[in-house]
Amino acid sequence: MKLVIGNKNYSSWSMRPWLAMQHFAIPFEEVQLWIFTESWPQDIAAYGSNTVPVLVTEQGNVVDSLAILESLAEDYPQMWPADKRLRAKAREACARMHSGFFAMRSEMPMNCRANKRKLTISDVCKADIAAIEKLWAECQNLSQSDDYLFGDFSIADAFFAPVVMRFAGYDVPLNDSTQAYMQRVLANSAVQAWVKSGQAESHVIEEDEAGTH
Ligand SMILES: N[C@@H](CCC(=O)N[C@@H](CS)C(=O)NCC(=O)O)C(=O)O
Repeated sequence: MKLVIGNKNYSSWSMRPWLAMQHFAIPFEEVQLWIFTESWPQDIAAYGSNTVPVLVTEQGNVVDSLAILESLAEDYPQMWPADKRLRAKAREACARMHSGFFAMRSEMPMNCRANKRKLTISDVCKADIAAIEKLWAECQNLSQSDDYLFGDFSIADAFFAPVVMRFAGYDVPLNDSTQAYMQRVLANSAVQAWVKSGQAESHVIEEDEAGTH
C-alpha cells in the first residue's frame, strides 16, 4: 500500500492514518506531496482526489482519513478498542472530530513548528476546546484509563493527535487531565517521528501560520 500525504508540518488529516499505520506496524510506502504549490492540483489529481490523505491499495484508492482508517481496521481490528461499548465511543469521538470543532480547526491550524504561540481565540473556539476536553475525559472515564483515550493506542488517539499538536502550539488554558493526555501522545514514537520530519520541512503555508512568538 501507498499512503499519499501532504506537508507533515501542517497536514492534520494526513497525520492521522500515517500515525496509525506506523503505530500498528502496517507496511506502507509514503508518498509526500506539497500542498498549495503550483503543481499541487495535478499532483493530487493523479490519485483521483483533491485532498490528502489517499490510501493506494490493490483494490483501488481510498480518499478521506476516516474512510482510510475504517478500511484498514477491517484487516487490523486491533486499531479499534476490543470492547464493543468502547469501540462505539471511539467511533463517536472520531466522527465528532471529523465533522465538528470547526472554530478550533480554523483558528488554531496545526503547525508542528509552533510552540505555545500567543493567539487570541473566539468564544466559539473556546467552546470547542472545552467540548474536546469533556470528550477526552468521557473516553478515559469509560475506559478507566489515564493512558490513551481507551487504554491502548487506537484510531481515536490518531484522530486527536493533531489536536494535541494544536494545544501544544498555542498558549491556551487547558485542564490537568488534558495536559497529562497530551504528554502521553507527545511521547508516542510515531508522533515524535512525524513531528520531527514536519519541523524539518522548509515549506511555509502563510494561511496556516497563526499566533505570535
Ligand atoms: N475530510 C478529509 C479532509 C482532507 C483535507 O482537507 N486535507 C487537506 C490537507 S490536511 C488538503 O488536502 N487540503 C488541500 C486543499 O484543500 O486543496 C479527510 O479526512 O481526509
